[in-house]
Amino acid sequence: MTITRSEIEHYKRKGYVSPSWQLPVKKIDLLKNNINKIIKSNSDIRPEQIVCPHIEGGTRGELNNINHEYFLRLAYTNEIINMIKAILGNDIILWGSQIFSKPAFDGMAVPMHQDSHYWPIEPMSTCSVWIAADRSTEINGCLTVIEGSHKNETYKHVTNNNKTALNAAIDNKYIQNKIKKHILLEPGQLSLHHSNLIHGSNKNISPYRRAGIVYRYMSSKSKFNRKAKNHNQKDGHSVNYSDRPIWLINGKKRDNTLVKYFYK
Ligand SMILES: O=C(O)CCC(=O)C(=O)O
Repeated sequence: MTITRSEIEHYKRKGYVSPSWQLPVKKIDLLKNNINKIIKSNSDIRPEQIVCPHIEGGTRGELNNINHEYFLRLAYTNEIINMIKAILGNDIILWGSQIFSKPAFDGMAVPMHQDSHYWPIEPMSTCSVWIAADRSTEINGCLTVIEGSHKNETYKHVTNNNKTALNAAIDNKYIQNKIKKHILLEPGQLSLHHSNLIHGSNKNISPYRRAGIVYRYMSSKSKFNRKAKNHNQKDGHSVNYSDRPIWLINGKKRDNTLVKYFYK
């Protein structure tokens, strides 16, 4: 197993975990190179908002990502799938990904939010895996979480007028006086988080880039609701679930999940 019993316990209790397993060095270099390439060939898109690099063209043909196969294969890393199996069970779908790369001096914050606010999955049996390409620290805007907050419901989110990487933030009253825990990662390390965990990250005003990629997995027993309201973000970054390809990674699919593509 690539995730220990006590790491799984930590995830269940606190809503996130950073397992001791990490990507081998060669794969870290590959990840960095592929992130660098995709950022370079999509200079019109903010590097914190590169959505679905594992799909040819991204979500709506907006991405020039000739290396989408690389990003898809990375989602199939055996050790990562074993972790997801331990959290979600055997039946797993890959349904999303996003590169969050915060450039030095100019990296956007991600407001505190719960992923479940945005997502079309019913019931919300999901897990995100965030993989660090660069060192992720307090000064370059690492992921910050409110431990244990995944045990609560999905709270009201309010539209955010600031220049941030997401346009809705959790109403401040739910997070006032709560302690934020910083997830510090070295390149190749990863963290898993629950869709109800309250999390976000600060701006990067340091001289060090902070890049990572997150993969979104769900149980294939849940439904991917293609009729769910799509989000049209003010910054033009739109998300459309109606025709998004999703991949059955392991196990069986539920009849009505409309899994479009399989990949081996
Ligand atoms: O990379 C970040 O700073 C935020 C990531 C995030 O919100 C997520 O993976 O759900």
